[in-house]
Amino acid sequence: MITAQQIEDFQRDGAVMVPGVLTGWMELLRDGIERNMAEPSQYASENAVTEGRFFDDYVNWTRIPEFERIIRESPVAEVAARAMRSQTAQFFHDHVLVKEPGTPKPTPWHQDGPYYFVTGEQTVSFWIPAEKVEAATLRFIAGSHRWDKPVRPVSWADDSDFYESGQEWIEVPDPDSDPRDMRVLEWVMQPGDAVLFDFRTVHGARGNFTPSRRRALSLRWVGDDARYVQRPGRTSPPFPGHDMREGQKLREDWFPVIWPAGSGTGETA
Ligand SMILES: O=C(O)CCC(=O)C(=O)O
Repeated sequence: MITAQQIEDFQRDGAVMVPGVLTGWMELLRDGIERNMAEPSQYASENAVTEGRFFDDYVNWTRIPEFERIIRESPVAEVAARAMRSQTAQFFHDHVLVKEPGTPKPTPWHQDGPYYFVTGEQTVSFWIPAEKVEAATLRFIAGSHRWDKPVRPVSWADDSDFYESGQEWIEVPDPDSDPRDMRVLEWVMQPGDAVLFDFRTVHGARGNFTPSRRRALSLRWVGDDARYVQRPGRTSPPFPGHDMREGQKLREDWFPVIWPAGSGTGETA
């Protein structure tokens, strides 16, 4: 499912492409995305685009049975644990991102970590495109998961600061106009392939200038060392009423441990 070399690459670069890891699950994934778009949640966004469509929505797996089946029954949980070199894989959330044909809006370069209330060395997202992607694929700055400061989180709609105050940030990099020491990783991907990346790895995507849809599901996981961290404002996703405190493990009744199967303690905050 994932080779020792792929795990090594993920640990070193903060991102790796794993071909065919979800072959056999794509019809379910497409049905889930379509259900999500037809029944969006309160968090759904159109990202203020004026041309084309860039839809995203998250934290829907408990009401989208297709997503719940992929999370619980496909190989993703085990692969997540192996990639993170963690004994466990605890599910954080699902995120649907759809760029319709003719959407020039790029996804800004960003790290996911600063938007989340999670800290730790063992984290991984699977970005799973529903159709073949070439230029509109997800792109990563190799090794950025080891940068010594986080990148300033910004709003995708207007690039304004995501938090009103905060810590010391690195300014949002642009490896296309200023490559300096940055190596960009990107892969042409077929349905069934996934890219795995650390929550701290800087990533972004071009607009979708092709005649094909670019639908993707991201599934986000944490490992043994992940802990709740207080951020200087509302996080994304916010998970209102979570009731967790600094340093706690994520509550398992909201964020189930899926791997190893049957290993959850049912621990709550
Ligand atoms: O699909 C995209 O354009 C962005 C995806 C992303 O940022 C993520 O999955 O964390």
